[in-house]
Amino acid sequence: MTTISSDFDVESVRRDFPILHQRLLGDVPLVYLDTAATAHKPRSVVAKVVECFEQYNSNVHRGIHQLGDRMTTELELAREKVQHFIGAGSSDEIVFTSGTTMSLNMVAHGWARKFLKPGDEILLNSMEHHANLVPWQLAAAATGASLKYIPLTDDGRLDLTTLDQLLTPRTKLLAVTAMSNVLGTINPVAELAERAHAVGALICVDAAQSVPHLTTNVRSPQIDFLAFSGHKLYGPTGIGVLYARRQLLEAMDPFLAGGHMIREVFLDSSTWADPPAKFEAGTCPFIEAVGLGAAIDYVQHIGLSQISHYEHLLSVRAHEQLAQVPGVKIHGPSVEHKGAILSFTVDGVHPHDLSDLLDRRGVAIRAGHHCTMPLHELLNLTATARASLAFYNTMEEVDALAEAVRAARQVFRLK
Ligand code: 7TS
Repeated sequence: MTTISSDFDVESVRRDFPILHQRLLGDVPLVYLDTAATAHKPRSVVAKVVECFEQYNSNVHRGIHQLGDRMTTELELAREKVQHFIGAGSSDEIVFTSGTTMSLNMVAHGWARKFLKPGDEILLNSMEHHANLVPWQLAAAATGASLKYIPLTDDGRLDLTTLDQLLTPRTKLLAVTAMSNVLGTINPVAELAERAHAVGALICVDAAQSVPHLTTNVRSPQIDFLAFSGHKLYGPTGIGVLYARRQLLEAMDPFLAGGHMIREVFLDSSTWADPPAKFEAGTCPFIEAVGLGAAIDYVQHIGLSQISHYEHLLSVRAHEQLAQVPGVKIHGPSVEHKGAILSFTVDGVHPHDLSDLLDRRGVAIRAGHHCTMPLHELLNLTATARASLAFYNTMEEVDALAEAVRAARQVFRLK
């Protein structure tokens, strides 16, 4: 077995997450291995949200009283934190949305529907989450553009051998996840961006799974659109981000219309405010945005490279431990090509039964198609069990997962 060494102080980190210290039915400790679905929130994020509600809750960008000014200042500070966290050139390129899904829909509506025409192509692949597939299907249907797919290798990576044939001057957009929420595959975004740009296409990156675990820089490589969710980044629900280059935000149509996103309104027409306001119609989730800013502070305080390193060690251990359980198949690439997400099947045990049995031991995993039906079709499976790890997990919890899977097999009397 690989020697695992890390000076990462996981016990100190865990003290920041009160939810982790509970016992569940049967007096078993919680082993939370479902961070890819949503991450827990450190005390500092909860405290910041409480501070907002208790001390200066007030609607933003109205500029009429002291509470409103304070809340607006906090919101714009959070926007700057996001900007620096992902390496954007300006905070005006940071649009607050409700999450990854809305961010991607914003591009599909505001950019794709405006600029695509029959004959144009959008290049996708079948490991994408539905949030990075279905909006493009609708945009293609509305514009007459067509969808093309980069094939996958047997081990669940993008097969780039056909990329030269697939990427042509007809390609207008390449939409790709930076990290698969099922296979854990880390996709070569830098190479894809460069090759897409070489044919004049734009790249849209679904960073929902990568932003919490890997360093992101939207200017190196140059990314055109990038989407992620606050709740997977240890922040509140209901807040997400769309990053887009300023020229694209200026060229795109707004997604939602109403208050705040306008410059002037007449009875028969309107003009738009500058980005990001143009894309933030109505009252934005300003307290959630401030909570996201606090989450970014927290992650940066620990350090993303520390986080990535420790999570990789957890992932190595999890792969080794699970691989030793008879009948277990882990889907996706080998551990060096992926983030700390393990989707697996156990011969003779349905993933839903497995997750139910694991839950009785306090081990929380997810079972199902994880919003990737085309990927599961390709794997010839209807469902997988998925354990997803974060820096607040311990080696002991990883061992508890493997132990619980062994025990589940025994319930089914599997040899
Ligand atoms: N893209 C990826 C890669 C995701 O993993 C998810 C959510 C989304 C987009 C959508 O994010 P949302 O915040 O807008 O919902 N993925 C999962 C998951 O794997 N289990 O639950 C949610």
